[in-house]
Amino acid sequence: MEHSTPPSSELLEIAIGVARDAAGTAYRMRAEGVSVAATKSTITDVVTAADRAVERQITAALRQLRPADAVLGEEYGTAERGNQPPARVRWIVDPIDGTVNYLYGLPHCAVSIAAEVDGQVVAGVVRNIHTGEEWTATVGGGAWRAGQRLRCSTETDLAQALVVTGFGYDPRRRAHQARVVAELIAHVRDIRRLGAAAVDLCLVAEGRADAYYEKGLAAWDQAAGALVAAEAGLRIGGLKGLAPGPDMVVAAPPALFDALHDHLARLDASGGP
Ligand code: LIP
Repeated sequence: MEHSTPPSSELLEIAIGVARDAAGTAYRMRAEGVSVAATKSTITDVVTAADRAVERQITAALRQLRPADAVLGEEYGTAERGNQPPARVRWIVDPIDGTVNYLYGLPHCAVSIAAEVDGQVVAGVVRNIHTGEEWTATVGGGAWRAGQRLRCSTETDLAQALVVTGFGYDPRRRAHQARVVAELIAHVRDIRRLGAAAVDLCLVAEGRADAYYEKGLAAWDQAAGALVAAEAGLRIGGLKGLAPGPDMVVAAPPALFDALHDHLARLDASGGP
C-alpha cells in the first residue's frame, strides 16, 4: 500500500486538468449530436455515448497519472485494478452530471471529479460543460471559482430562502418527492429544480441560491460538490443526525439548516420509495 499520499492541492491539480479535457470532449460530442445509448434504472434514466466515452477518458487519464489509485465512476463502477494492493486514494467520477440536461442541450451539466484519501474526500472539481464555470475545493483550503473564494448565503429566514432540489428517476419516488415540495413550498421563498446535483451544490456554495436538499444521490453526484459547499461554509448533513448519503443530502447555511431539516423530517423527505 502507498505509504504517503500527495497533498490535496496536488490531487486537485490532477483533477482540474483531467476535468477540463473531459468537459472539452463532452462539449464536442454534444455539438456533434448525442442520443440515448441505453437506459438504466428506469426508461427516463438515460445514458449517452458521451457519458461512457468521457468516463473512459477520465479513467484512462487518472490511470496514467496515478496508476495505483482506485477509480469509481457512474457508468463503469469500480475500475478493474488486477491484483494491486488496496489503494489509499480513490477517485469518484461523474462524467456528465445532469445527463438529461446534457441530452436536451440545457447548459446545466458538469464533469465532477473528487479525490478521496482513506475514505475522506479531500479535493474536488466541478466543471460546467457548456459555460466553463469551474468550482474547486480542498479540505481546509476553501472553495473557489474564477480566483474568488466562495462564501455561502447569510440568509437566516427560511421563508426567504431560495431552495434547490431534485427528483429521482423512479415515478413512485418522484411522486413522494413532489408531495414534499408541495408542502415545503409554502415555507420558503421558492423552489428551483435545475437538474444536476454537482452544479446545484456549487451554486448554493456561492450564494446563487440559499439551500439544497435531495434524496437518492449517489457518491459521484455529490462528492465534489459537497466539498465545495462545505468549504464555502454550508452545513452538510442527512436527516435525524445521519451522515449525508443516498437517503438525503441537505446543504444549508448553519442558520438555516435546522429549520429546513425539521420541515424535511416532518415531511418524511428521506422516506418513500
Ligand atoms: C442527476 C442528479 C440530479 C438528480 C437526477 C440525477 P445524473 O444525476 O445530478 O440532481 O435530480 O435525478 O440523479 O443521472 O444526471 O448523473
